[in-house]
Amino acid sequence: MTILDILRFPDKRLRTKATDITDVNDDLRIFIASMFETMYAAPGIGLAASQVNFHKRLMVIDVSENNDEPLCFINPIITHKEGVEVTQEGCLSVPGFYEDIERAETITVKALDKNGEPFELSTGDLLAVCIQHEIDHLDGKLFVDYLSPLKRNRIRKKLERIEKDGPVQTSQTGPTL
Ligand code: QAP
Ligand code: CO
Repeated sequence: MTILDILRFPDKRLRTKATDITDVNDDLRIFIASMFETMYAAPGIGLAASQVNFHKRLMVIDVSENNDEPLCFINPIITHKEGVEVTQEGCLSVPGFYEDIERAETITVKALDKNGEPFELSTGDLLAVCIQHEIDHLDGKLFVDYLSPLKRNRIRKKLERIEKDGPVQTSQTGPTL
């Protein structure tokens, strides 16, 4: 199988609006398996196809402790939202940053599974947050878009620096204390 490259904020490709999947076939199922492999390896609890530069409406989630409850959503639609809840969110495309984000507390989502069969799921807690976060990706939206421009720009500049200089900056210029 294949570990896919994950795009990082502020990569413009993350802003692409994904289009509906019209055919759920074996090629797609191979890609879905690679998305799960990429998410589990990261490790993460959710990955949208947009994050691996595939701009179709597909996302994978597993919020279980033991990585044994894989969920695949194709062409997901939220049909009901209720309540408001704040959760600390992160994102594989915004590594190292975590912020409190307001979302609906419980949702109902309709989607196709990996066999192209329609299903409906009503849920709350982390799964509901994760579904909303991943659907945002399919619409070209990131959790940092909910932050103030000041916070978002700070995160952007830090990630741009890491992209340019590499992830570690351990050299000391002054005296070691
Ligand atoms: C979305 O995010 C999510 O910064 C999934 O260094 C997250 O799997 C929804 C990750 C939290 C709701 C709550 C992030 C891994 C994983 C990082 C993820 C990192 C390594 C994020
Ligand atoms: Co994300």
